Amino acid sequence: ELHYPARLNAAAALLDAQVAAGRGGHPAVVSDFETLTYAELRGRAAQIAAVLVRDLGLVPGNRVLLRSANTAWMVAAHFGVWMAGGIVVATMPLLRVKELRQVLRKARVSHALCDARLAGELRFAATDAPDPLRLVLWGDGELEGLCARHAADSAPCDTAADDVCLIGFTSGTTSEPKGTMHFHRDLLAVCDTYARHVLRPEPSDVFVGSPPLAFTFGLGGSVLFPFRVGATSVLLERASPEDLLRAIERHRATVCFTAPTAWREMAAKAGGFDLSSLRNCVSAGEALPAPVFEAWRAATGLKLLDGIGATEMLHIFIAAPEEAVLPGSTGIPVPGFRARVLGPDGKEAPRGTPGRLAVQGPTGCRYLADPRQADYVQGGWNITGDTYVQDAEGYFWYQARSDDMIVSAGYNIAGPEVEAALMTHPAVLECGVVGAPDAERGQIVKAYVVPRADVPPGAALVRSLQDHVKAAIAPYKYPRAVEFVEALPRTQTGKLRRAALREMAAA
Ligand code: 3SK
Repeated sequence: ELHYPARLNAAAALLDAQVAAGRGGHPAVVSDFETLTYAELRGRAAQIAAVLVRDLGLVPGNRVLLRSANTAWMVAAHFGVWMAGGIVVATMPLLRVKELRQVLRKARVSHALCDARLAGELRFAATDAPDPLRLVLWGDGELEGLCARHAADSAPCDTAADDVCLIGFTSGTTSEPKGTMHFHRDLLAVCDTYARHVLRPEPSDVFVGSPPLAFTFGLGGSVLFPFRVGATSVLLERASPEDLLRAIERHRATVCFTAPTAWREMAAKAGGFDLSSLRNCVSAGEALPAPVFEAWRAATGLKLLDGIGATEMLHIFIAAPEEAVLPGSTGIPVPGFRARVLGPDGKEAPRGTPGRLAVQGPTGCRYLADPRQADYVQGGWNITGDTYVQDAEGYFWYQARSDDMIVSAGYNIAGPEVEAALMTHPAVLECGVVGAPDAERGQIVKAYVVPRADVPPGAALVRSLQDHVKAAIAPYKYPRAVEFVEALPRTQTGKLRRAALREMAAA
């Protein structure tokens, strides 16, 4: 059980606590352009809060859109909003006018702080927003000038532990993005569950990762987890797999978090870098294929720590600490969370049978004005939309997104399992597997494959891929249809868009 005081401000709990503990001079954020100590970051956040409240008329509960790559100003802006009692609505730099417009409308945003390099589309999106937008830019001197007029030592707003402080938007691949609301106490809860029990960070740790802060995977790894213990966060504006490897070597990073696709590329290039500082390698955002786990272990001797999280739950709720990792399994419920697999009748399914994952814990789904709340939260359980098997020892094994289960001639087939089998074929660079409508079998397994550049796609390769899958897993799961493509559709956070593949397969 986690207990937090009824009056709680996340900015105070994460920044003031470190300054009070004597770590004011310890680096909080390091980027290519600047390093800020905890005291400096706290000072900048206090000035941003003063600009919001005194110059821009923000009152507690107002929503503030933030738009930037992962920079020191972006981190300070989050804390400035929380110190002012506002609600952060973070957006990814890749969002365009259409998506920004949806966010402005849905979240009824009244204020925005934005990197000047990314202001154009936000200004355009704001022209027909329902509420007037008070927009201030940094990077061109505007916010910097306003901050300079304010003291750097004001106190954070006296918020309640369960005041909303963050609206995180889901990436919305086919439907309208959903806003998920999180409280001040939720920001601490993910630190005191997943980070404390799985990563076990210390002040000497150095975190680095690729996800944008607007994806809560990135907010946890680059801000909440390091700051809860007074560690250092390395911020990368561009975070290709090679940028990550370079940053680990240069900053002696100890914790790195990114998605499986990046780990796969990093494994191939790891030989050229000194990665001896690394101790925790977090893989999440998508299921971790076993070959990627093995490739990273072969390249570095380190285990990847798989985990499943959700924007709705704020962060990861099933994972395993290094010593308990079972390759291929996502892990066990993070202490503080409970998880079970539900059968078609809504009751707990027998161990070893696939069913819908249900989870409960200190965080949970609260959609902003969205009828889909009733689908996600049922009987006090969060139904994440993933199909899992729980084994006799209590470990959870990912099968597929519930929508991605393929039913072919009465067989249940998990697309990701077929993908994992295809990935072990030497000609496959990337692949995605979905169900294609079929008059005889209902659905057939269809694979979209990006072949390696030096392998000619054609009938011989199709046969070789099919035989390979038949030898690796139960033969009825082999892809009866294979199509070669140049690239796979992915979301802005790098997840495979199986819904787009399903549409292609149905066309
Ligand atoms: O698995 C995810 O997609 C996720 C979402 C939010 C936070 C963390 C993670 C890993």
